[in-house]
Amino acid sequence: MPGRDARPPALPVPVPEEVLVPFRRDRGRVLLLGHVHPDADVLGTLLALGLALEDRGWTATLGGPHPAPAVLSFLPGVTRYRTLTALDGRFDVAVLTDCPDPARTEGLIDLAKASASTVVNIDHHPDNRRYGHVNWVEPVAAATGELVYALLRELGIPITPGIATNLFTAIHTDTGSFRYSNVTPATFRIAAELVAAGADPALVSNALYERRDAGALRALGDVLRRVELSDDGRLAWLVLPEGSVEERFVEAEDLVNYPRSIGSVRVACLIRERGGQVKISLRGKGDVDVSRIAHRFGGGGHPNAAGCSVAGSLGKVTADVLAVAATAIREAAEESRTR
Ligand SMILES: [Mn+2]
Repeated sequence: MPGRDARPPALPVPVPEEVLVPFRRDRGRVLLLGHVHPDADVLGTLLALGLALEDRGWTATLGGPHPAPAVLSFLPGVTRYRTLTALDGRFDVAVLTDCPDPARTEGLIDLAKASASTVVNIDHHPDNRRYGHVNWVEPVAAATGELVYALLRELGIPITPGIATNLFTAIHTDTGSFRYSNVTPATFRIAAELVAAGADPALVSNALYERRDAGALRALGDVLRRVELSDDGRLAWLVLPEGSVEERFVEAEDLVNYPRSIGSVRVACLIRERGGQVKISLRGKGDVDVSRIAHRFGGGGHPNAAGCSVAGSLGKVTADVLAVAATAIREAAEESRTR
């Protein structure tokens, strides 16, 4: 291709043969299944795979239990992503991306397993439950977007600008705009290749971070006043009671990153009451493994980014989570002293 480096970028890891096999055919029916409240790594990878397979003559059905959030309305092909309650007909392959726990499909996994010959599970969460017929779980990848990029390249499918924008956005968001400790040389090589293939970094940043309305900025100001900090400054949290903010606003703002941005903070928590559940998002800065805190409450995630959903009153759950987080911070500090 003119004007492009002939040497392809290094991949995070080789693509296992068993992951390639289901896609090595010219036509087929694929189900691309997302989980609850799909983020950009979920949607970007499902849309990229859907667009790529359609270019190869496949028929793709894309959807999940919840619709795509408005902030991701710029993703190419996103209007194809539907709220699913039932599935039509048989599928040759069903693919779930970035979904560590099949319970997060709200039962759609059972329909997928009943109607698809092969279920492929592609993810980078270390605690993935390996629920597919084929499981490709690679925690070294900063985003599932890196893995789907590797898959498409290995399949020899051309990366169109639409596919590139989806995968670039997946990687951009899961790395906090290439700022987090999960970023590797492969992340930048793949991002460079995606930009060469037509992803526009300015367009993506603009769509993600420069489209607030004035009301949302004022709402952000009100929310930030609620951030609380422990006496030692190492734990910060933000509690949002039911109805205190709009869902659309929470989906558009990475609210947990604000308490995390305080210099002394080792663990940040966003604690939201929603539909009778309390949803917790946890962020760490490397010395405390927050996925272990999430596991204590039946959740999971990565060492620096994890979450869980807990039944109970907002006050009680908040107290419990903060107590476990404070202990984890203390233990991590003791461990580093004795090392
Ligand atoms: Mn991800």
